Amino acid sequence: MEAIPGPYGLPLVGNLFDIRHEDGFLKGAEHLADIYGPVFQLTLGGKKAIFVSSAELLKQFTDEKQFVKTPPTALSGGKGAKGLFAAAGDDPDWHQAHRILTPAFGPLPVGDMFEGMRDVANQLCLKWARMGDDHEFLLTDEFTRLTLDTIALCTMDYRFNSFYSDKMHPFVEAMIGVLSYSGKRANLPALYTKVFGSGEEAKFHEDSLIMDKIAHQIINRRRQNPVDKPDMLNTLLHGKDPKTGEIMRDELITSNMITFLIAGHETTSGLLSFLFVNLIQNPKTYLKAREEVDQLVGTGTIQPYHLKELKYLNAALRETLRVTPTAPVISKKIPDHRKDDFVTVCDGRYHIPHDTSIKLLLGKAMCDSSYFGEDAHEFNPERMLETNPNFDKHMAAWKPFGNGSRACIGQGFAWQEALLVAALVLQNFDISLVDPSYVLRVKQTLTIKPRDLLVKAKLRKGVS
Ligand code: MNH
Repeated sequence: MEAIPGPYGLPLVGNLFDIRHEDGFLKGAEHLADIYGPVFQLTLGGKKAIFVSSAELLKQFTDEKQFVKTPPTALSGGKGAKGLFAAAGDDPDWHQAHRILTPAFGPLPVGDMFEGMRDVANQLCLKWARMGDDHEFLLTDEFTRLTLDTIALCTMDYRFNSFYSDKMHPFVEAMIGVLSYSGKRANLPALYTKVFGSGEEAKFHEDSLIMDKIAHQIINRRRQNPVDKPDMLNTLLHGKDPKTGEIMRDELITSNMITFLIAGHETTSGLLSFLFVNLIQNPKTYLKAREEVDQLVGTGTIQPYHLKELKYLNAALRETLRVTPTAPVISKKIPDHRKDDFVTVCDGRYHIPHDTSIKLLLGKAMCDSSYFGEDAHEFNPERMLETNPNFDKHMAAWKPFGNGSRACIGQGFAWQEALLVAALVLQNFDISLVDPSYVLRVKQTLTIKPRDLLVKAKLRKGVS
């Protein structure tokens, strides 16, 4: 057995300065992986963490029989109650919410949300059309307006109306504050936060209160104006746990509500933004995706049944999440009932003890050239077509939505929304970069998005 490689840390701050990077901690960690290899360790926030970044190790650590999720500190919402995303696997609150909410995200309920999704997507298209061909705008902001409004309309029948405002909705500002700071704080020793962090801590609590307030507004509005339909908000408020017959307590309702508002829009906005950067910077793929939409839908109205048939667009979305997964890190550990156990990796060279957080660097692992081939870093949707002979192999190491019982509950929702919006935009506009020499850089809160992505949207001729 060998010591796991990694940079020497400093007292108190550990490896904080090693992982720092102007584009955020993720890029810092990926850079260290380039230096130290597919398994390395750091001390962060007073604790050891192991970072893993090969495709084979990604497959190993996403085997639910061997490893469980280490919940992140972010997204906990409410005071004590933890929403689905942040709860530990042995937390009864997770099991209750999981049982109550999973059916609300199945294919039938999500199918019923199609018209709500179209409503918001049409708002985006109308705005772009009216702004005209020369209008320059940040694509990421527009997709954030879209995804936030969509999750709120489709699951809570609530309109944020973000397209009617120049500024982002206060929820988004508050959320960015909370996510960025909790990401940063997770890497700092507690003492450091206590001594130096009082200003930031105060802002963090202020931002958390803003999100709580918006969640309460939506809940109270529904309680005062009850409607008799099985939407997600009603499931949250009145849904009975099939096992115990109980409903969720208020505190847990709020936490899950905030969880959906955040998790339900950040990542999908990033996915759509990265998709268009990838398509624009690989013009052949842009043409193929557009031709597919033209052939299948033409100038007609996109229907739900079209979405599955857009094979190339489906592949382009999968490929986008492979090269730029918008939730870029997930954490695992050996489950508590195997306290004295350890795991051996890299042909027995390293031992990882129980209770060490194992951070999977998804983007690096899914671009592992020993698994995906020499062109692993390139955006090539063909490799993600179901007809590709290596499709199953590629999908076996494709984990942008996590895995097992802790996998993303909103995958079907996100996929339907992303397909619909991408198809509508391709059908109606030519998207181009304002700066043709734009080099992709990411901006990290907890999720990642393209930075400074300034574009123009030109209405296509002959299309109304
Ligand atoms: Mn989502 C969990 C990625 C869209 C709600 N999501 C996860 C995880 C990943 C993820 C990865 C697992 C995290 C972990 O293991 O720690 N999610 C995405 C991506 C998109 C996405 C890449 C879009 C693209 N997620 C959505 C949408 C919603 C949503 C849309 C809500 C409508 N996600 C969740 C929730 C969880 C989750 C809730 C936590 C599930 C659980 O642990 O029970």
